[in-house]
Amino acid sequence: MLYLVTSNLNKFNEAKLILEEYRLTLQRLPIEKLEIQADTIQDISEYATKVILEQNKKEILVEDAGLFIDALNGFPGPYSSYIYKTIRCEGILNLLKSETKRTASFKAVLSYGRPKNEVISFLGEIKGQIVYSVRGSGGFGFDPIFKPNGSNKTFAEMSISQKNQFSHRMQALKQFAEWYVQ
Ligand code: ITT
Repeated sequence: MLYLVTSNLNKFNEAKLILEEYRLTLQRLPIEKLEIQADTIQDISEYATKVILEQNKKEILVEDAGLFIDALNGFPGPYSSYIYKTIRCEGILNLLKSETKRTASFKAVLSYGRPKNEVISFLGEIKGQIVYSVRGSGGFGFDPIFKPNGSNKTFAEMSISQKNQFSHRMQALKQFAEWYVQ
């Protein structure tokens, strides 16, 4: 059985749907991952995976994601969780108030581990734009302000399956699934 360790039910629901396409059944381990402060989301994800594996003798997936805004030199990036909790989408829009360069990307590092084995990670990335005001009520986190390239809708204006056609999460999970089922 494969477990995604996440406190975020939306993240789990997206991932479950994606892995079903590969006939993989995902369960959720609803524990808070230990999120260290590090410069890369890969370090955060892999460290959390190792810590969880010490206490849970299971096959696990951990994902750390972040929003990287070009005009802010990649901020909030690895600090996305803290920034979302403190200034939300509105705070990001404020930081970009007089900025015309709106390009950004969402990245996700998905780490897979099982007891006594090396942790292996997969990176997913989607490029897009930060819109000028919050749009939509679906999704979670920064979804209302991020519009992927190739769409007129923000992630929050999409259904889960529409978001799953573009997302950083889908790209990381797709790579994992193709590696895992081979
Ligand atoms: P877990 O760490 O428990 O899995 P989390 O919600 O804290 O859940 P992350 O640390 O991976 O997830 O995410 C960092 C921040 O980025 C967090 O505030 C999320 O809301 C946001 N985020 C991650 N993926 C996102 C997505 O697909 N759409 C919008 N925001 C996202």
